[in-house]
Formats: sequence, C-alpha cells, structure tokens
Amino acid sequence: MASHRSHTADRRGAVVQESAKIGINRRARRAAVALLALCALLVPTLAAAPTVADTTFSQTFRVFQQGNLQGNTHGGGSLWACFDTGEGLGRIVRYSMTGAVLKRSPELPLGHCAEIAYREADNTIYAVDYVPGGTTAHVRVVDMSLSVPAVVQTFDVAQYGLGQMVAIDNVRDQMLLKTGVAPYRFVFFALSGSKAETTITPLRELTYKPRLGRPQGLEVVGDEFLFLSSYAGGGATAYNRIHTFSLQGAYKGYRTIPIARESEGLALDRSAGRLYFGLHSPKAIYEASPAVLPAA
Ligand SMILES: [Ca+2]
Repeated sequence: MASHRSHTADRRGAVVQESAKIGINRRARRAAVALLALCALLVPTLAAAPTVADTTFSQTFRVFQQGNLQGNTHGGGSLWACFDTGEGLGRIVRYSMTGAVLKRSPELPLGHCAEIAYREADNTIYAVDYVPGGTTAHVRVVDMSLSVPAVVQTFDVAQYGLGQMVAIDNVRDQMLLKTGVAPYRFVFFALSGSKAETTITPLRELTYKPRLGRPQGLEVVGDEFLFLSSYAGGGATAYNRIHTFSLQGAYKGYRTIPIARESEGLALDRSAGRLYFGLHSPKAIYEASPAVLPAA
C-alpha cells in the first residue's frame, strides 16, 4: 500500500514540475489539475484493489483441549489441530467439522508445531517442530491412523533455515516449507514413498524480503499459497492477515482479519473449497469465506 502512495506522489510531482518547466497556459494547467483530481479519486480504489474481496469470518467451533493451540490442517473429512504442551512436546487432536473430539495423539516430539499439514497421498500429518530460539528444525510425519499415533518419519530441515511453517500441495504431492525472517524463504519439495518410507527432494526456492507480521499459517490453494500472520498493536495482537502469493512467488495482496486475537494455523478443505484458521483466547476454529480472493 505504501509503495502505491509514494509512487503516485512521485508521478504527481513529476507532472507539476514538467508544467512549470515548459510554461504551459492556464487551460492546460486546469486540465492538469483535473487530471490530478481524477488520479486522487482513482488512487485509493487502485491501492485497495487486492483487498476488496468481502471476506467474512465466522466461528466454526470452540476448542477446549488443554495446551497451546498452534497448527491446523484439514483432511479425511476432519479438522486437526496441534497443541504445544511444553518441553518440546506436542499433541495432535482430530475433530469432526462440528468440533467433536475424534482422536488424540499422545504427547509427541513435535516442539512448537507452529503449523501442520495433511498429506492426502498417505493420510499422514506433517508437523514442524521449530521452537523460537532453537537451532534445530525438523518436519515430523505423524501417522494418526495407528492405535497409538506416532511419528513414523523425520526430516532434518535446519539447512533451509529456522522459524518454519509447513504446507502440503495435495494436487502436486509437494511439501512447501517457509523459513527465515527477512527475507522469508519458501522452499518446495517433491514427496515420494509413504509413511516411514517417505523421502523429500528439494525442487526450488522463492524469497520475499518484506516482513509480514508474526508467521502463523501456510496453505497451498490451486496455483497460489496463503500465508497467515499476526500484527501487534498496543502490546497485543491487533489484527491478522491472510496474504496471497502465486506459486512463482509474486505477492498478490492480503485480507485483514479484524479480530484482536492471535491467529494459529491455516487449514484448507480442498474438496469443499473452504478455509479455516485457529484463534487464541478463547481457543477456537474460524472459517474465512470465500477461501480465496477472486482473480484481480
Ligand atoms: Ca495448515
């Protein structure tokens, strides 16, 4: 937004300067003034264009599980949430779409599990275990179909940077990892094999320099990916934003969630085209509708 304004101001200055230099007559000057007035009218519209979609935010269900609600994902007809229970451990809970608890994992070595993702190819859940201030980073593959759910595969991903979010592109069966602070690094991996035999192969990396609040969630939607972040104001979370990038890394805009509670994790119901996110204090799952911005 700021770049739109400064760009406009530069152009306005250039027009005025040009007029003075060539000493144009009053009629031409009046036309220039009219043009500037038109620009002033148009500019807010243009600047707001990426964010005009009328997105509504509604609570899907309250969450009563103990622990620090973090990552969210959707798959197998359910919503899943990960709770940081402290000392490097986390627990994944499976919910019906109306909030009934269907299954709980034991405490697993999932760290902060800031984001989780569902891989449809083998019905596993991917969790990032990075803990703020830590120097290691893993993606853990959790098999929630076991009678006692367990981590069945671990990828050491510290070499791609710390401060991570994870998403699965279930159309292409790829993993997307977000790491780093400034710039952000978005790394795509091919997935092969399943469960304990899964392997990852790095494919490509994108970077994005501006910081976008505190990272909270990541999802791949069609040819785009969504990045959720929280913004502080007055020492607390003031609002949240869902940012949209193309899969080629172009920043396409954002939608503001005007709720002063920290957001936690994004979850996409791919078949129904619905998008969910978590909120803290009180803990809850919310839906953002529509799931994606209409094409600009
Ligand atoms: Ca997710």
